[in-house]
Amino acid sequence: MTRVLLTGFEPFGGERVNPSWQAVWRLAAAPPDGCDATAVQLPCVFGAALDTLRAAVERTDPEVVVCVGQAGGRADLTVERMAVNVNDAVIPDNAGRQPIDAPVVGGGPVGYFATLPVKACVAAARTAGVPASVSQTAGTYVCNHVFYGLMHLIATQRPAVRGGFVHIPYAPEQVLDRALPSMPVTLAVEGLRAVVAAAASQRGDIAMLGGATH
Ligand code: PCA
Repeated sequence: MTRVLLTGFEPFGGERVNPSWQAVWRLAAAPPDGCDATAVQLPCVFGAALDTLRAAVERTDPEVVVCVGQAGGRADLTVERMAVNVNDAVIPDNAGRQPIDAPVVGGGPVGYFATLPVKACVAAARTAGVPASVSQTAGTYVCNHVFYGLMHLIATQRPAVRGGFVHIPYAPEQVLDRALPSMPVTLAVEGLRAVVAAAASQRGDIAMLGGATH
């Protein structure tokens, strides 16, 4: 059995739900064959989110960690390629904090690549019938903060862990009157299940188009 840690976030920015949490707790109840999954909810708070993640890693000793967040406005499931060492919040977090141009880890490297096989994860989601792509940036808000902190933890203390970050679109219920892209949570769960299965079964990535011109 592969030990998998999944995280999702509490609602933020005035939303009533966060599809990332709705999706990961469903997935933890029905993980891919050969995987044991634990789902943990992270507060949408700089610092506290990472503290909760680190405690969950200590408690569950995972081989694969997939952190998931809501990316309102994106149209598909996106597997993040890299995390950057900056907190630059466009809106306050759920504790009212709004760091501007502060490092996630003082003195840490500029960035980290995910140790998930990013393109294999995208391919697996597509094979499962879920629109998916590579994303070149997880932004500079709490999701990137958690992603960078995860990758720093892996780089410094847990080099065997395959870890990374996946953003999912709004759930339909969040955009009923807003004409924005959305994805049913059930479909996001299918995509995430394929991502986890790929991450659990393969270390090396595949060569596939996934770059961007801008
Ligand atoms: N999305 C935010 C933070 C929490 C979430 O679900 C982000 O993309 O940074």
